[in-house]
Amino acid sequence: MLVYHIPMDKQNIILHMDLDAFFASCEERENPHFLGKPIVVGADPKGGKGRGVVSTANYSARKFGIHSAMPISQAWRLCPGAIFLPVNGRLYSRVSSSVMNILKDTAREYKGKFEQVGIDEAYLDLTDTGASLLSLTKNIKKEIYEKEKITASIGIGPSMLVAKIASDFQKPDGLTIVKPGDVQNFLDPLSIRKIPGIGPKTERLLSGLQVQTVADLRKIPQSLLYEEFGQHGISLYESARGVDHRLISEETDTKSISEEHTFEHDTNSAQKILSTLFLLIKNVLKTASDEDYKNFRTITIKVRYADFKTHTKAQSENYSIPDAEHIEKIALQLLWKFLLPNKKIRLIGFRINKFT
Ligand code: TTP
Ligand code: MG
Repeated sequence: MLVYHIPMDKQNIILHMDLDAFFASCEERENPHFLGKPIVVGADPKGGKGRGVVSTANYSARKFGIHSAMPISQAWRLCPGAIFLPVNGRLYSRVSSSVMNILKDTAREYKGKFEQVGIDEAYLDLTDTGASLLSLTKNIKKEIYEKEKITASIGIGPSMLVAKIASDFQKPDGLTIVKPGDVQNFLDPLSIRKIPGIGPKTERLLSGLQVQTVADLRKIPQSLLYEEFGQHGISLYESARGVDHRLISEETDTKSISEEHTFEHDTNSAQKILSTLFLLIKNVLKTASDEDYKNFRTITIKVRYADFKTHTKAQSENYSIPDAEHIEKIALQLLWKFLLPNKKIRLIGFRINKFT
């Protein structure tokens, strides 16, 4: 465990938690005999002919080069001996809710703020809590493990950006605390890809400016970054210094449940697409109802065509689960525009979010 310094100066104190290999960890704890074996959660590999993608892989499988969003056929080629499992959304939602409750309770106990930002990710603002950071963090990790038998990585820093990078720094089961005066030493040696928001495209453009690490990025004048990247350049300039103006928003009811399906063969058969959509709706509403969420505000449809162009369309109003028929009707209206006789569909998805 690397601890840069504690306690921290009086500045913002932000904690970021991200569960390790989340879907795969849930599967491991459900099936202890999988322990130590490579696990890949995602689409059916169908002996190397499957067409979907990897949702996640545990750390043993990652040693073979397998990672999220990789075609499942490629994962199969890299490690045919891995255990391939389908996505069990209901299990992961249950575990996620339980972990988030531990964090919410911590926020309540210390009068901090809590914000969930993904199924396995959340921030706490501990600025005015006076909490002892090391023991609070150790307690959170311990409680998550005792209750759910999975590990979490936690980072603490003076901004959401630094906390997020810190939680990733020593995965899995990591704990990294970065005090304000150490932000620059912490960030400088890191690859710019560690900064959320810098993807392959920005990386390529920055490498044209001889920028590989955060230290390199820090040497580029703000005016040049603005010239090259516009407003995004300003945020690159700030990120290289650990500056992030976002604050924790305490909206705890933002949550989404979704499911998607990749067709065996690209299709424009309306019958096939609609029956799949209805099945996705049924599964999502069942998960929501299992978790006791009865009302939500937004329905989103996602369509990926054979050429991988992906579109989403959403509609917001007040929906409630007993109105499944109404929900199907809206989903159908949203989907309709995507059903084109000359364009085959590869994947469809259905999502609901923002519970009230
Ligand atoms: P992540 O936190 O990005 O990944 P992870 O928890 O599997 O691994 P890490 O230890 O690096 O945090 O995502 C959380 C879950 O979201 C992940 O377990 C599966 C799902 N997911 C997908 O389904 N597709 C994706 O492309 C990604 C990135 C994640
Ligand atoms: Mg994770």
